[in-house]
Amino acid sequence: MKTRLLFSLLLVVAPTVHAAATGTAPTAEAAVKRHPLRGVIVAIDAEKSAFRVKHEAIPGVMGAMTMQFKVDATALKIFKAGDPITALMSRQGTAWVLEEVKPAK
Ligand SMILES: [Cu+2]
Repeated sequence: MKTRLLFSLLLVVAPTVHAAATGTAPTAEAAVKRHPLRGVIVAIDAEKSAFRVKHEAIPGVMGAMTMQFKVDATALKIFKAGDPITALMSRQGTAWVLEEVKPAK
């Protein structure tokens, strides 16, 4: 009689122990804030995969200045110094990054 009671108790408790949290944590990618940027490529540093860009002010982020941005291999191939561009800029780790780099009119 006593064993039977213990077995019944186990059946009730076991499923609740098995419950797990399945909420998805925000990824680093989702946390990155991107800002529209407009500027002119001053120089290209292929070794660092970077453009030096003289950019217009980005409200709430930074004033107009010339600075270095990491870009992808495609952008490195397509653009040259002197090209006016628009892009999305963001801080990723320790680097400033430009994505969706396009020729500006
Ligand atoms: Cu800047």
